[in-house]
Amino acid sequence: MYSDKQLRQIATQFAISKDIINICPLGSGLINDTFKVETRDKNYVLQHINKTIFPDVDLLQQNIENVTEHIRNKLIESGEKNIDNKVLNFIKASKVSSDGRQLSYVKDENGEFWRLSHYIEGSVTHNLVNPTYSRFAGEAFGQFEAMLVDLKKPIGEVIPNFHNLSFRLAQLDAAIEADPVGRLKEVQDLVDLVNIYAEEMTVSERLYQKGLLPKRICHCDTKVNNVLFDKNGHVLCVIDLDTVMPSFIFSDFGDFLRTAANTVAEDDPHFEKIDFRMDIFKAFTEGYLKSARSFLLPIEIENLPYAARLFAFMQGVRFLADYINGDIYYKTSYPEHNKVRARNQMTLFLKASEKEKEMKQFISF
Ligand code: GN1
Ligand code: MG
Repeated sequence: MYSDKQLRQIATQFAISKDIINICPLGSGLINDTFKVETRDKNYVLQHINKTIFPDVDLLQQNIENVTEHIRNKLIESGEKNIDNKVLNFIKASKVSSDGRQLSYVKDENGEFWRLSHYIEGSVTHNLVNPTYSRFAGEAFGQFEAMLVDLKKPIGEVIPNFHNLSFRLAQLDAAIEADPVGRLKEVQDLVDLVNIYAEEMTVSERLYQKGLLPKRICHCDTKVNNVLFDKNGHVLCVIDLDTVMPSFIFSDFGDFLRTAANTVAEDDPHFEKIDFRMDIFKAFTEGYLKSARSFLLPIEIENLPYAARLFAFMQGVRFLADYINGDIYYKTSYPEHNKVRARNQMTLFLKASEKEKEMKQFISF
């Protein structure tokens, strides 16, 4: 899509050495395009921001700057060493903007937006993790939320209603109503399954309306491959901060388990191999509660098993709506990709639901 020359031109609009050795694709996100930029002295991550999904790039980057600055200060206060490995560090553009601000993004000649951050050396991502790594990840996400509890600067809702299941169900209904590419008939059984559980799964929205459940600053995309680990499985840094926004803590808890406790990847077509791993659930929950218990309300803790089910369900609803809509949101590699993802997630949801009682028992100890 972008030539090497274009990518080099874009990268050098940031305040870094002009001596670029190599630029290559990085990661497997479904939304933005990511590249590794290697220079003589340092490496960077260059990202093309998907402006269809993030139309307010200024708000997006402002949120990320506020969050990373706050976390950086907390790490300094706590005497943490090697801070650049523990929090993302965005590079400013060389030129100031027309209103005199030093921005952390640039606009290319086609009107596309880009940002650049330091590459964290020695980091690896995983799509499948063991219980030990999950415990570390739980602790890291609990710590991430705990550090942001006293953030004073505003964080805007960069994608309104992002993790609002009622809204996602309404989007699915609209897709079903329109059926723009005639795919509904292929997935009617999944639609029926969604309808059976829709009412039950929107309980968090009702608790919020009644003032019983708070929103906090959450990461909102805690899938396993958004965590950088070192080679010993310790968490270096939580990445992909696009969706940091006010949400129920269920977002961070649920989305990690949606990916980590699934015995297969979210787009694996071998549905018969799907199970919800209780060993991962237990390890992650222990890690998470270790760092988050101090600020969580009982209603948040009690509903963690619900959160573990909710995120497979909500992701199933989102993939299903995108399939019916003709794949307009998620990147896909083949025509049935979103259908496979939707079926995978709904299978995981049913497996997690079977284990709800066991999850509740574990939490109550
Ligand atoms: C998207 O870009 P990526 O892969 O980190 C999506 C998440 C989904 C995820 C499913 C902004 O995240 O909400 O859980 O795909 N991000 C957005 O794999 O919609
Ligand atoms: Mg993301």
